[in-house]
Amino acid sequence: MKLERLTSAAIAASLISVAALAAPGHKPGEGHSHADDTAYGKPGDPKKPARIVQIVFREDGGKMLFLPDKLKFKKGEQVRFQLRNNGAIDHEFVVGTVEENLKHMKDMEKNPDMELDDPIAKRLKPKATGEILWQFTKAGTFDFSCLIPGHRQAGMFGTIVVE
Ligand SMILES: [Cu+2]
Repeated sequence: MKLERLTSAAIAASLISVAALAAPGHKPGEGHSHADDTAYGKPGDPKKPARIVQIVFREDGGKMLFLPDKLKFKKGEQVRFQLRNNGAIDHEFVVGTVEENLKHMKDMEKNPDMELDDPIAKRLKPKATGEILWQFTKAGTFDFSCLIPGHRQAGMFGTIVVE
C-alpha cells in the first residue's frame, strides 16, 4: 500500500539522520533517561518568555495527522505547545527521538492502556485542549507522534528540527 511505503521511507530517513547525529561511543538512552535532561531538551520555565505553537490533532478519512507536522526551533528556544484534539477519538502528542518513539510505540502495541508518564507527552480526548512548556536545549532532528496503536502508521507523526 502506497501510504505504508511512504511512512516506512520517512521512518528510515529519520533513523538515518538520527544515527548520523549520534556521537561516537554514546548509546541512546545511556544515562539520559531522566526526563529533565533529554536529548531534545527539558521542561520549560514558566517565568521566562515562550514562543506559542499551536498544534491540531485530526482525522481525515483513513488518515490521522498533526497540523502542522514540521516544526523548526532555535537551540535554547522555549516553546509553549497549545494542543487541540479536533478529531473524533483520543490522540496523544509525544516528543522524543525517533528511536524512543518507535520503541514506545511497540510498547503501546503490547499494552495499549499504558500510562503516559513523560513531561513532553499529552493525551487528549476529542475536543480537549492541553499545554506543554518545553525548552529545546540541543540541536538535532526529533520526532513527535501519536503512539496509540495504529495512529503513527496512519500518518500521525511530525518532525522537529532544532538548529
Ligand atoms: Cu492518535
